[in-house]
Amino acid sequence: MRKYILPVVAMVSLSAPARAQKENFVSLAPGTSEQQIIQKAANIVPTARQLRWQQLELTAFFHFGINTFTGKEWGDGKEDPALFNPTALDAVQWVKTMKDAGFKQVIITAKHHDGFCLWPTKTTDHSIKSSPWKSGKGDVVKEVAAACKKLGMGFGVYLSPWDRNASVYGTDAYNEFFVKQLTELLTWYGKVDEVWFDGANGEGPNGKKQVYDFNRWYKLIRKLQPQAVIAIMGPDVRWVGTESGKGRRTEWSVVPTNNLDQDQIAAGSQQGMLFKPQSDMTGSDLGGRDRIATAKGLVWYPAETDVSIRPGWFYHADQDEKVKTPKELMQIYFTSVGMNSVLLLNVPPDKRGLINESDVRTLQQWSRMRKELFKTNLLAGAAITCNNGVNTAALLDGKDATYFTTRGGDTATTLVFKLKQPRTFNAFSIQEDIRIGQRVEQFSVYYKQDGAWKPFVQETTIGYKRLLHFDPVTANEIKIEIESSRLNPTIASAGLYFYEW
Ligand code: FUL
Repeated sequence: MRKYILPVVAMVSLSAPARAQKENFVSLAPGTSEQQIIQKAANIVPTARQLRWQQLELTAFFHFGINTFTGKEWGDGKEDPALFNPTALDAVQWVKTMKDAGFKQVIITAKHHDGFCLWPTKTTDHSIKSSPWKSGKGDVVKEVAAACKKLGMGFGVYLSPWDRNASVYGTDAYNEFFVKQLTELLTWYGKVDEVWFDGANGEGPNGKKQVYDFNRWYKLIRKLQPQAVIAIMGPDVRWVGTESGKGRRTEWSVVPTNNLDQDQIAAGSQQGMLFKPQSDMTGSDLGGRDRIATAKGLVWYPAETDVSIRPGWFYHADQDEKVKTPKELMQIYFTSVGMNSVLLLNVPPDKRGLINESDVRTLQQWSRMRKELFKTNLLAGAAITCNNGVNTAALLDGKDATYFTTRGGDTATTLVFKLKQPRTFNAFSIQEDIRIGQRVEQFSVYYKQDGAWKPFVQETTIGYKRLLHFDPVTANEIKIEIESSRLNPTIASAGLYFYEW
């Protein structure tokens, strides 16, 4: 189901007048020049919760529910709860599988479109309470939350706004019902790090569609779990626009907001607004100069790439042979994390209530491949020259909190790395320090061969992380050219790697 983008709430201090510095939002007065807009965009930064989320890099979805037992992708809400009966459910196995594969946070589908609840909600009988599993005394959400706590992993909930079972769906009472469900999830299970709302808005059992009260739900989340990011149909995290694992080459985390007059949220220091129409969400460049030149406001609204390890979101035994290979996952890693987004990989538990052996195997192999690939930064120990650079050492110190920049606000620069000996490499990594902002618009990387510089990377944005994979190159000198940047570039790290897969 496509996601429909609705209200975006930016965190902004209403008492801080049009101050572009260190906010995740700025409104632009009519008449602001293009140059001023570019500068303001370059100074927008993530909120603390957005930064934490971005640094996770890898998060996982567990699609699990009544569909696991009916073989469907979308249940119609008429399923008999008696069908829900996992024989060996082990949430620690789910969470540990993901942790071992390098993931930092998981999200459980507490309720999918069929309305069946995986926790003993007081709002409806259409839940595990009415199932034979643990004689109706079980609680999947609780088990996942406890496993996350035990293993030191972030915990998130997916609660589908679309509910094909609730009799009140399509009436005002549904928003009330939804608030109750959300309140249970946000108060019964300890810390919640992410709340994921899908945009699907179909008909309920009475044939009516619901007008979702998103702003009320956001306020509730901010009140009960202020550190949680609200994803997709929410203010903190944006859908990348595909479900293939492929993000966009030019991925700006700062995007325009418009219709600033709409949906003001009174509570605290929040201001609501509507993002531009949903058609914008799948464009090839959402935040480039052309896009922001006419904006009324700008917001840090980073992309999340959601994709399933299998063809379906839910487990189907006949897809055991269609689990993505370690190579395919590596490709996805490069086009999601490596394209300035967070990867949200779905790994659906099977009918037993376990992550299936085929999925575990591919995750383990992919994780080993990543470890091998990033084991040695071949740039380490290189002599760096840059005639307008400050703090070149930060590029190779392995620390996030230090960065290289240029003197006097220069927006272009050239860095030459001389290695101690020729090296062969086939991957390149570069990161901006997004706590300062996202700035780079165009960069290239060259290697020296027979005295001449040859380009092997020619790209646009960097953002939190950019990863490139290419045919092996052997050289002992390489050159990074930042050709264009919105303000002085602030680069946290650079690396060259070699691993064949
Ligand atoms: C979609 C839903 O319709 C799918 O079933 C799945 O949950 C996916 C993550 O979001 O829009």
